[in-house]
Amino acid sequence: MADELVQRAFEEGVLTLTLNRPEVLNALNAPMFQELQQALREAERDPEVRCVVLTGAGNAFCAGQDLRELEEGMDLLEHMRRYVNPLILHLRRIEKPVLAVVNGVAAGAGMSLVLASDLRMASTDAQFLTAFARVGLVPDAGATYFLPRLVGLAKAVELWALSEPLRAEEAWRLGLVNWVVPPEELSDRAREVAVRLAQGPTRAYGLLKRALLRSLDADLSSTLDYEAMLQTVAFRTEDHIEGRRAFFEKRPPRFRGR
Ligand code: T3D
Repeated sequence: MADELVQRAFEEGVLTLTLNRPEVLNALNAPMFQELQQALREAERDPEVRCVVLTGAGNAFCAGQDLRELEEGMDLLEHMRRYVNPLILHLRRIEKPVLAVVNGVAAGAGMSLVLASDLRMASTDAQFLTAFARVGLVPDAGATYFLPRLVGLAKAVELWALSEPLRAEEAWRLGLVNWVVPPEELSDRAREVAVRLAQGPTRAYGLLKRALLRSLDADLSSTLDYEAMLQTVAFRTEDHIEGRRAFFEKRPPRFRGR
């Protein structure tokens, strides 16, 4: 277990995936990308998994692409198409909530993983660093899609061009993270939110992810059509029936993810 590049732990409907190369601040190499993808594939298929938490071992979340792995002359396009891009799509498309728990620095593609998650909780110790410009690269792994949508274009350009570290409190002020908590409270607070998500109407959450992803690129009229189509799916779920029944019985709903 200690040797795995991505550690897995499952409890109360929550699958926690921990990036595990603390000696290099959990920098991402090809096998790690593969393990993450595999873990998400399995999580997608497993009805017991109703929330995914992504975090880092040790003091860092993730320092981005392992710079030792990049060699002159390598087929970078193939690397991106095979390892990086499918992972980001997977994080967005998995029909279960993904909570990034940012326990330390998140740099480059590590920050992109945070951006691609659905919700973000950071420790007051955490820092965000776009890093790309520092090594003469452009933002990737979905960063140009997510960051301007979260913080606005002007701030995104500043964060990329100057690549100054962004502290957690400032990231919260900008709307980049949902919660900032002291480091000693991070795991408890993250578990609290993750378990609450895992007890939610999983099917409806999945449909919500679909709707949001599409709405970012669509006009109002097609968004209305798509929402209506998804609502007819949600309407037929057991969780919706339970939610309606619980409302009239004046009790909290017991969602089962079906
Ligand atoms: O394929 C693609 O996707 C191509 C595109 C890539 C997208 C990217 O992600 S580009 C950006 C890549 N990431 C970076 O440029 C960040 C590099 N790291 C840093 O700038 C610093 O490490 C941090 C600011 C994140 C943290 O600084 P600090 O002082 O806390 O730690 P450190 O001493 O720099 O790092 C500790 C160790 O981790 C160190 O190893 P050593 O000297 O003890 O043997 C360092 O080399 C290693 N490390 C940190 N980041 C990476 C790394 N090793 C490989 N790749 C890294 N990204």
